[in-house]
Amino acid sequence: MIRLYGFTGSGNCYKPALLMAQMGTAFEWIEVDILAGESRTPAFLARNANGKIPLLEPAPGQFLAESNAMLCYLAEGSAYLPEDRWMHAKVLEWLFFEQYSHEPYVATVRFWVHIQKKADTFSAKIAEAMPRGYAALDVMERQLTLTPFLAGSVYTIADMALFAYTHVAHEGGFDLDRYPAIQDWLQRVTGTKGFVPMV
Ligand SMILES: N[C@@H](CCC(=O)N[C@@H](CS)C(=O)NCC(=O)O)C(=O)O
Repeated sequence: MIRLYGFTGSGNCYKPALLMAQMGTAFEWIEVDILAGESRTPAFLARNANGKIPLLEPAPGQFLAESNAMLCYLAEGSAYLPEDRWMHAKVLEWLFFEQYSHEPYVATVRFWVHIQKKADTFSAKIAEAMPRGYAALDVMERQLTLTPFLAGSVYTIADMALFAYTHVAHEGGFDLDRYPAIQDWLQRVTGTKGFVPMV
C-alpha cells in the first residue's frame, strides 16, 4: 500500500492526502513530528535528503518528495490532470505559482503564527510576507471571477494545491472576507466528489 509520511496540519501533506481520498486510492499515513526534528534524522534524510515532509512511498523503497510532484504523479491519467496539452500546461502554471508566489508567504505566515505560535518572534518577517501573500490571493481572486476553477471549468490538482493553504489562510491572519470569488471557490471545492477536510 502507498505510504504518505506527513505532519498533521500541514497543507503540503494534505494535498496528496486529499487527491488520494478523491481518487479512492488507499494509503497509509505515517506521522512525522517536524517540530521534534523527525524529518531531520539520518534515517529520514536517507529517504529525502531535503529533510521535509510530505514524502510519498508509492512502492517499498521508492520515495517521492515535493507535494506538487506527488499530485502530478498520482493524478496522471485521471481527469484531475487533463491530458490536453494546453490544459495540462495551465494546471502546471498554477502548481508553480503555488510554490513560488503563494505557499512561501501564505503557508509560512500561518506556520509562524498558528503552528509555532511565534508571531512576536517573527513579526518583522510576517510584515514582509503578508503583502506578498495578499498579492497571491489577488491573482487567484482575479482568475476565480472569470472561471469556476483555477485552470478553467473543471476541478483539477491546481485547485487542490491552492486550496490547501488558502482555506486556512485566516489562521495566519489573512482576511479572506476581501475575496468573494475565492470564498465561493472554497465552497465549490468542498462540494467536489470525495472531498475530505484537512485534519
Ligand atoms: N516544496 C515542498 C515544501 C515542503 C515543506 O516545506 N515541508 C515542511 C512542512 S509543510 C517541512 O517539512 N518542514 C520541516 C523541516 O524543514 O524541517 C512541498 O511542497 O512538499
